[in-house]
Amino acid sequence: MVGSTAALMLAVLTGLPSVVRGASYGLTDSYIGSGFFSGFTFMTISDPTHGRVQYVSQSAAQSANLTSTSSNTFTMRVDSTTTLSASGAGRKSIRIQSKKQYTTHVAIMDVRHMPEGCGTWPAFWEVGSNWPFNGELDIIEGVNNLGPNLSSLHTSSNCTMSGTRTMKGTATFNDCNVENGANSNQGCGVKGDSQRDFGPAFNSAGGGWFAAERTNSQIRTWFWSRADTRVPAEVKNGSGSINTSNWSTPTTLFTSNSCNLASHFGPHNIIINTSLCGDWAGGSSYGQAGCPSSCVNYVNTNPKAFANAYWDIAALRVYT
Ligand SMILES: *[C@@H]1O[C@H](CO)[C@@H](O)[C@H](O)[C@H]1NC(C)=O
Ligand SMILES: *[C@@H]1O[C@H](CO)[C@@H](O)[C@H](O)[C@H]1NC(C)=O
Ligand SMILES: *[C@@H]1O[C@H](CO)[C@@H](O)[C@H](O)[C@H]1NC(C)=O
Ligand SMILES: *[C@@H]1O[C@H](CO)[C@@H](O)[C@H](O)[C@H]1NC(C)=O
Ligand SMILES: *[C@@H]1O[C@H](CO)[C@@H](O)[C@H](O)[C@H]1NC(C)=O
Ligand SMILES: *[C@@H]1O[C@H](CO)[C@@H](O)[C@H](O)[C@H]1NC(C)=O
Ligand SMILES: CC(=O)N[C@H]1CO[C@H](CO)[C@@H](O)[C@@H]1O
Repeated sequence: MVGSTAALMLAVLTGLPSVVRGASYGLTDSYIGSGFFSGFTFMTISDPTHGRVQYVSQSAAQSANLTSTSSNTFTMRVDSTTTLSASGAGRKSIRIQSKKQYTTHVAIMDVRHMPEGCGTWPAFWEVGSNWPFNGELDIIEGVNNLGPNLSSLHTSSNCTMSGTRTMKGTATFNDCNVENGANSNQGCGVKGDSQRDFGPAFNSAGGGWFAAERTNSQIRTWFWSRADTRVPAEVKNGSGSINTSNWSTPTTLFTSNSCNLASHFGPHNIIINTSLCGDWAGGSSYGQAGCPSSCVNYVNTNPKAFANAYWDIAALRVYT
């Protein structure tokens, strides 16, 4: 394609309003209480982003009471009793990954509490094999109590976000390509707009609901705080069917205007983990948050500081 035609094509594409349509879905998987033990695997891999954590197995987590369930609760904690040797392994934490994979779907997580505190890096996300070629969608991510309650896409080249996007959040980068480490692997992110969607502010409001919808024409996320009157009844009550076309303006909207979503996002596993320090939480944001000492030293020597670094999840429902 000659340059002028390409430029014209781009102008035409970016001039188009983003198509916003939803769909109706039925409940496929409901992870509640011990359902997280049967539907997820506790991964003992080392943290690829260099966190000061040691992800433990389900049996190790259960004997240390780092995970527990009731009929409507699943908790995932970070060890808050052990002082670590600087030369030894990181603080015990948990990373769970769904046994099932999902392509187009809606995931809704009802969360009462997320990990908070200096050094914490909680994440609720989805990822495919052969990263970044099958893509990654981060639904909840932030560090050191600061937010910015970021949702991001990461994938290979030729995936950018173009056109006006009707969403409540604010875009960071518009290029989702992280194939060659572009933009320090940050991908295309969107910062949330809510004052209650991350860390201590989220927790003191009683948590809330995060939802993500993935189709081949768009990827959207929503957040509703616990007392938000706009939360759809079908989200609140864990309905057997949902219709996203009737939901309010999303926090994030990623379009297919200049990204072939079907070819950039393969089957995804759902992951929930709590990292400590590492590339993001242990970087410049640690000091910017007013956190003491160095991140790794703080994690090693202050076990009690991690008593609130836990997830309390009421339910995760996946609709297709
Ligand atoms: C845990 O979560 C962080 C934040 O998203 C991520 O960067 C890191 O790679 C994750 N670690 C593992 C082992 O999944
Ligand atoms: C285990 O942790 C749960 C909360 O996650 C708590 O309610 C329970 O008392 C703890 N059990 C023990 C034996 O410490
Ligand atoms: C949940 O709310 C939806 C929408 O109002 C309603 O259609 C459905 O019957 C409710 N389901 C339950 C189990 O309450
Ligand atoms: C979903 O909701 C939209 C908007 O209210 C409506 O037009 C559409 O018919 C609904 N779809 C189904 C399958 O109920
Ligand atoms: C769609 O939303 C409108 C406005 O919130 C509401 O009046 C209507 O009942 C909803 N329809 C469905 C099918 O949930
Ligand atoms: C880039 O993606 C567009 C669709 O968004 C497609 O038409 C084009 O062929 C792709 N280019 C390359 C080099 O893959
Ligand atoms: C809870 C929280 O930190 N919310 C922040 C989310 O990000 C926006 C800006 O993008 C802030 O204004 C909120 O305070």
